[in-house]
Amino acid sequence: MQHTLQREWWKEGIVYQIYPRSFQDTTGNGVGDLQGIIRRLDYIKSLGVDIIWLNPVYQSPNDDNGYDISDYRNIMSEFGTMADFDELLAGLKERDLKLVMDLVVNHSSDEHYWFQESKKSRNNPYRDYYHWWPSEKGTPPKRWSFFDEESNAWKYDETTDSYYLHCFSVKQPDLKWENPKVRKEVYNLMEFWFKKGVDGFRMDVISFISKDINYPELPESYNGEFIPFYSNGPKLHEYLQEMNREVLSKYDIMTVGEAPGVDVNRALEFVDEERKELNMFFHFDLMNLDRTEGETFEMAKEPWKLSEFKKIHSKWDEVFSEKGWGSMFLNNHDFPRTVSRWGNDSRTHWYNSATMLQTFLLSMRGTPFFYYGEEIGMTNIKFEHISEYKDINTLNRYKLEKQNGGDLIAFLQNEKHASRDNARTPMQWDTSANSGFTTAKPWLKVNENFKEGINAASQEEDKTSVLNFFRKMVQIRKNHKTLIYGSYNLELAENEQVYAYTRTLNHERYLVLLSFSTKKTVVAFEHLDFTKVELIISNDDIYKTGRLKHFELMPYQATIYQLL
Ligand code: TEU
Repeated sequence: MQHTLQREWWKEGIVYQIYPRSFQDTTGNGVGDLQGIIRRLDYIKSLGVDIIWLNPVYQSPNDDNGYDISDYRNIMSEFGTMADFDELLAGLKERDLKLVMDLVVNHSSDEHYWFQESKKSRNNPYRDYYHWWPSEKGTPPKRWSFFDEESNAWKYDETTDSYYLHCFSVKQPDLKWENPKVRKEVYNLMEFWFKKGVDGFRMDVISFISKDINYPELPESYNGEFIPFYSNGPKLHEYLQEMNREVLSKYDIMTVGEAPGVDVNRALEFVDEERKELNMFFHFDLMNLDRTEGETFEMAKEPWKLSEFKKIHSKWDEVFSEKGWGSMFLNNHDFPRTVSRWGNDSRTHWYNSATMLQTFLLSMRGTPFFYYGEEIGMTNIKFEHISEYKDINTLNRYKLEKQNGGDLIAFLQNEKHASRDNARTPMQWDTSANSGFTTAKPWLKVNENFKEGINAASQEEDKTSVLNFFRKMVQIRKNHKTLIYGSYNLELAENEQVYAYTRTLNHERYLVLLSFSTKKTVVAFEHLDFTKVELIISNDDIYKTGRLKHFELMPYQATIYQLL
């Protein structure tokens, strides 16, 4: 297929996500801060990435680490001041790096002025900024909440004898987008940040903003598939188009929505250029591959299958082959570490699998999103005790399990692979105390494996490190536009050891081979037409099979060949 897609900076850029709380502490309080990011700007630039996405840095009581915002126009005290933010933005611009902020407007903090007013009386001017259910109507229809100790999204509030809706914690009341004043407030705060010069937004649970405000009773057959009752409400696209018209269209920025519950069939409704909504969104198909869907995050008993992994990526690539654009990610602040989940973090296979997964993200169509530490192959921490966890999701589910007399050992076993804290341990910088993250007690434990080579400083010196492989592969993507825009074609769909695909643009064609196996394997491509191959990159030695179209791969080996 010929190149039909429009070139854009946010399609060619590589994103690096920073969880500020865990990146670099400079004040000695055990919590990362904006000055810490400033200190590490040259390192970030050296990776070759182009766009930085910061998890929320706004004023927040931190019930959910910044996803509960009490002031959208100020910086969280623990992270610094607006002056620090301005300095950070200037430092990024100087280095030609773009900045994407987190936009969390499905809900605010209960400590936000709007909510403080809203709860005062039923006729307060801010009353209709949130979803209230007066108690004379009876108990509101069941809605499930992510972080509620009782799994109940309605919280009774005595002052006005009413319930308010909170899809996340009790301290994260849902904003009522049906109220035009709320929408105007949101557009204004977006303008505030765009005028400062930020380059876009990652939009938290954007598919939840429109709700059926009749709150219908859940059907009797309901068994935890809560997403349809929260996401894709009737006015979602009306609001996104309005937001685009009122704000987004005025700036050269990028948008990526977080969209739980959105499947391939609805994908283009968000990103078809003609609809003027968003540039990209994150789907959850991959994140749901190895866990039970629905109300809890339980890892599946059966191991996931590579053929399913391929199917997910192939169908999503196809959706955006002519319109819209995809996003690619293997982990973030809500999901366990890439190498532990999709690769193999044992000593033997850690290096190859970490670099193989980097090769994957950087050779697929769709903008790649890397999460801090992924460039050095950081792994899950797998805490033993509940006292080590800080995440509200793990803590509240533990309480619930305890109340219900559940199996707490099994619960903790699951969290070793599932908890969000696996992805939130501090960045591993060097071999000094706390891996150079802080001089104090870190807010969350540092993974001890910083002493075994998983730290940036040691890898900096080693030419063959995961870090230096990452840098090399980043440059390969940049220098081969075919890897960005070329069409994708899956090979050997049923093979459970190797993920193989070609990327083609005009007359240029590449073959990507990724082993997901702990054993040596051989794959053959007799049906492909080529007379010569040229090696572009490999994370391991190449073994010649003696036959042009047969390739032998070492465990977790990744290679890219140009086909000639
Ligand atoms: O996450 C939304 C969210 O809950 C999903 O990632 C969820 O894990 C998935 O849909 C389950 O299927 C966002 C933020 O990324 C997260 O950190 C916040 O806690 C949450 O919103 C609330 O703001």
